[in-house]
Amino acid sequence: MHQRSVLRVGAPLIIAALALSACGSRSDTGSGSGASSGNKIAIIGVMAPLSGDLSALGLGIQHSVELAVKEANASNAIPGWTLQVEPKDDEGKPDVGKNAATAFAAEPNVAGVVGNLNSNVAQSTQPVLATAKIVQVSPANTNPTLTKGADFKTAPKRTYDTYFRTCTTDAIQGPFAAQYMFKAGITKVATIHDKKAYGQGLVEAFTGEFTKLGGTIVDAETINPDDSNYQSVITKIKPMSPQGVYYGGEYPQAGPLSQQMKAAGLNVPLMGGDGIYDPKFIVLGGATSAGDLATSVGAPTDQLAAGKKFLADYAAAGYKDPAAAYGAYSFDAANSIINALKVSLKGAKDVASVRQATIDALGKVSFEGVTGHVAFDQYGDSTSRVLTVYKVVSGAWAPVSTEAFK
Ligand code: ABU
Repeated sequence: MHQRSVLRVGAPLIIAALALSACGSRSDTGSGSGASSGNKIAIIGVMAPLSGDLSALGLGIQHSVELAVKEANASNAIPGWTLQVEPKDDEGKPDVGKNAATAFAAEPNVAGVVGNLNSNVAQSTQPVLATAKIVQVSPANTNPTLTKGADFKTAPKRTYDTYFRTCTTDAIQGPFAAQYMFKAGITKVATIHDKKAYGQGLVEAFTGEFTKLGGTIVDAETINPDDSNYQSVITKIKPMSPQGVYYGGEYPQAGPLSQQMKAAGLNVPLMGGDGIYDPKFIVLGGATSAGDLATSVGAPTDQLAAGKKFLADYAAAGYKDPAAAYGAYSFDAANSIINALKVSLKGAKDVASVRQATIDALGKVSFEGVTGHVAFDQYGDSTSRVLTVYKVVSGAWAPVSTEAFK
């Protein structure tokens, strides 16, 4: 079920929720608080996995957008307008995501959308929102082709002028991990990915840098995202005696993979990208996940002054799900749309007629967010290239090093 959170100017809490059909049909906007305040309504949509394996990340995205909108309404950020949040569950599936995007495209009051989490889902939502001229800002998609196209290495070309992201990309994240492993003396690595856009692209980026440094990929394997038993892959990898395993995919598979590796006597660190950076990886991986590694986008939120305030405000708002890996990036994504709307909605009669102006304004935003400076380059990518390596220590992810990747 999808719900729209209505966050009224000055109201401290979400005051209404409007049930929509499970198939993402057009919402009834009649119960919006703007009607009673005399304000016009602009909707910020959220598309993320709000149910299923990845909901820990998706719900953090949703609530972080709700917090940004609540604060914007409370400060009357866009005079004459009340912002509302409309979350839609994409279930981490491209076809469900496409339906959600189609539903947003049919709503005249939708001013922008934060999402998706999954790069392969964004591949299916980008063209739908682009056709409707609705801006989309992902806090989490890291596959480089989403902004620069399939030839992103040799002939980058902007894909959709409506698509932006606040996180950095795997063209940076993969090499960052390769450099960390190689410098740590791990020079023989086996790779595994889940055949999805994110996992495959991340492993390719890792492999390119790792071999350039002089490292050896002793074996390259794949799994199916629906698998839960990885014995056949582990049996192939173990005789190759890797010093580490680099995994492209997300924590619901990576946690059990780590656990099964160690149980089979393959006692080497598993390293992955931002897709495994969640406490659930450690729960699924068990005690033997100690020493496993992940990279994630940006600096640790709780080590930044603005990040600390974001986390305190998030806690005070009382959301039952943690902000998780992409909370701060989602808050900044929502605020990038809000900053664009401050420009495009000024004097506007409605949302739909200023969508091109919103696209233009979003490309020019420049502000201090909770993750650092927020701005986009000519492809819609974040200008930030900061990443952090985390290690599982005493049952939790502990930051090891944070760097701005050159
Ligand atoms: N960036 C990690 C998980 C989401 C994705 O890009 O598919």
